[in-house]
Amino acid sequence: MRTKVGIIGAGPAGLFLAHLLDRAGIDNVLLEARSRDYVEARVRAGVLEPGTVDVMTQLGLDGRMRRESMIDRVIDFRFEGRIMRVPLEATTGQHVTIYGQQEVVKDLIAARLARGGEIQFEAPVTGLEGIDGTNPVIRYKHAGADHALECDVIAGCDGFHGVCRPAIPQSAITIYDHEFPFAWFGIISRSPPIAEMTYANHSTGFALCSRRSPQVSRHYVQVASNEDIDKWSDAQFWDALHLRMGDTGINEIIEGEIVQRDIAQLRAFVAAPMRYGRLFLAGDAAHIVPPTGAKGLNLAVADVRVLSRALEDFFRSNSTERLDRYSDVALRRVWKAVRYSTYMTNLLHRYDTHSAFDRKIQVTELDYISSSEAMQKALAENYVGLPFEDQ
Ligand code: RFL
Ligand code: PHB
Repeated sequence: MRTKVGIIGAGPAGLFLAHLLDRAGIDNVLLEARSRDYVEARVRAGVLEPGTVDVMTQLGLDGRMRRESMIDRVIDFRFEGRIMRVPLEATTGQHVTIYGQQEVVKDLIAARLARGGEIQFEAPVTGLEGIDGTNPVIRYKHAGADHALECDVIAGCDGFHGVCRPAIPQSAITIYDHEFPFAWFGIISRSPPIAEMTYANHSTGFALCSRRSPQVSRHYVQVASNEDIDKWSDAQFWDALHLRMGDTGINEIIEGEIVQRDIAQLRAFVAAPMRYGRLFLAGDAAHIVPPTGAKGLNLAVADVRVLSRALEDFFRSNSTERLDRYSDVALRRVWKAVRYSTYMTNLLHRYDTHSAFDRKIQVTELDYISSSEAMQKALAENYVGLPFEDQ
């Protein structure tokens, strides 16, 4: 089998890239290790930047999102018994959209199939060959047989644990890795959420109240990296959330049936450059940000936006100029998101190693933000997403 662009991974990066290439008339094949059901059920992000919504709109994929999503024009921070409201729209003219990543994924899969495209599910890629030449080959398994896909270019959109990044010789890539000493225990509950997206800094740890719909809440509490969340009863989760949110009367956050529990280690990771020969990495395959800035999915979309334009030039006029710039352009945005997500993480989490001095500096930063329009604007412009760089 042969195609122009072999895309590995049907997460947001791979699916958006497939749609962008389809729109430009560039032949591509999308290979996904897991089943359609598995990919569609994977609960993750929820915050879409306006730039991500724009890409969905340009691709004609925004129908259900417009009907079912919610808009956040402000975000709240709670600390030391106070509530600080940071306006997004009043400071930046923009807002964020709350719509689950798995809903985005469902919409993109359905549209690809409805438009006559294909996605090979349950087709794990086992190896890449000839990525430093002009005709790389993807080896994968499907329905019990071994297959080979010849391409002009490979897009490695296979997430943090995929096979593409490890296929690059170690000497050709620099890894920047920072593991935070904590994780998020996340739940989905059938209960109406509180009014605003709320991040809490509490002396016992971070907490976040988000939502998926008027009837469904998405909440997180900071736990130790090696926490066994199966040992937490539902009641323990709710107690921690009420405490950290300052809901002392236990009447503000409404408890409901918990239908999903997950744990995510917080880390920042960047692999540079995001390219080796004819292999281009995009999304979590190249970088991870701690979720505190709500940037991971949005970065994946920003990467493939740059990559698809570069591929259009390449296949239209054989120009490699944009492809050669891809990694530099993408990494400038990535590093700003890493910086911001790390800043937000440090601002809001409990560190066991913090001295009384460190803790004072942390809450003073929050107090300063509450009194400074300039600080609020800087926080907000990053939260809604920095402008796309014109290439
Ligand atoms: P994905 O989504 O991991 O998709 C990669 C796909 O590749 C497949 N794959 C393979 N396929 C074929 N052969 C192989 N050998 C393969 N190996 C892997 C996988 O099965 C999978 O389908 O990566 P992608 O597309 O780069 O997308 C990245 C996002 O998923 C991620 O950055 C976000 O979920 C991060 N994130 C958030 N991002 C936001 O923008 N806003 C948020 O509010 C937000 N909240 C979050 C988050 C991530 C979280 N967790 C669980 C890590 C909240 C949490 C708790
Ligand atoms: C979510 O709704 O899942 C969510 C919201 C904000 C974050 C991370 C995750 O920073």
